Amino acid sequence: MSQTSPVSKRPDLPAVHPGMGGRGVLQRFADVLPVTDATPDITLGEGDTPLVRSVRLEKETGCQALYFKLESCNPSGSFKDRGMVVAVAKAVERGDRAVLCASTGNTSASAAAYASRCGLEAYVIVPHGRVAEGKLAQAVAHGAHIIAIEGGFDDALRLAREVTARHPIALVNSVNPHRIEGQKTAAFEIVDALDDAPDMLCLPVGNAGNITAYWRGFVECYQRESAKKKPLMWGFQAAGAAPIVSGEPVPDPQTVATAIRIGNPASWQRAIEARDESGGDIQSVTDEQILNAYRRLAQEEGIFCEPASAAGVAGLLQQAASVDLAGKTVVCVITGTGLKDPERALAEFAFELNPVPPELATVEREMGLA
Ligand code: AN7
Repeated sequence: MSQTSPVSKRPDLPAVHPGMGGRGVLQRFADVLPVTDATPDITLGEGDTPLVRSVRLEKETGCQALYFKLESCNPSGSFKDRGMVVAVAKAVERGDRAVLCASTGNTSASAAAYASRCGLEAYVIVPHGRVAEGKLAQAVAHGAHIIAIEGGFDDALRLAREVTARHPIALVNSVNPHRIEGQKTAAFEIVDALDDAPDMLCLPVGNAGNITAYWRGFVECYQRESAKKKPLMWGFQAAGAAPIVSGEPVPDPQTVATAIRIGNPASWQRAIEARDESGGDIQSVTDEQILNAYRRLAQEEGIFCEPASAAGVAGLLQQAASVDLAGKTVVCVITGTGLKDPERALAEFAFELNPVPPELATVEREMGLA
């Protein structure tokens, strides 16, 4: 990452510091976040994630340069940490004793991690049977109180709003403005690394907080003149959970990408604004396209992400079939790690273990060497 900062090119504007070994989002971006003297300086080393160039898919899409922003490298394994560190710090600053979120998994893992670090209680409401095991394991390990409901994410978020309206508990879903503020810092890092905004940003859309946050981040870079342009925002929903594409809520969303199994996104309107103001698009991709991208990222790029993250790449491949990307720089956001859902990978790659005797000849035969 270059040592120039995304907003420091005009001396009259506050400096944002480039990445430096685990200082975290609150320290590095204090000047552009709602940080006060009373905000506790907490971090788990979130942010400053790698921007890695594609080795195979780039050529296929015909773009000039394709990069993956590896948000899977955040401490709890997803982009949620950037916003969660701000939301939890502000909860501590206000004197809250507990945080609550509804979650398809990653938000709960992140909330549980930061809450445990700050000595807050964490409550998470999850759709029963629809959360990858690794994400639940994280919430359990961090000591969160887990309420599994017989319903979907949209029910969980409605309940979380109702509970926090009645009790002094901080709601840390992306309806909390501090979450969006923290997550916009990923856009700053991309501008810093590329020395400008990309032409297109591709990402999965679930509750639509992240597309809202990236758009805000890129707009701020443009206003501060650290970027000469703003990217087209290309968001992708799973075909069975694509309310923004169809224009109406989906009562019973279905998709293999459980993280984005959301039928009535909270930031729906802001996602539409990001799409329209940027001249971008929000489209749907089928589970088959998602799993194809999931497989190709793992086997051709060395990137093990979760299916929801692959939706952004599936979307780019879909767009490349009809849009000329020559000369364009594209960034796909890899929102979460595949390690949280090993069962999905083992099922997807039809993996089966057949134990053999511990003998050289047998191992060579198994390897196709004899
Ligand atoms: C890996 O954890 O909604 O459009 O409750 O985990 O900002 O919601 C997760 C969402 C993309 C969609 N990729 O982001 C939750 C949750 C991954 C995710 C999304 C999620 P938004």
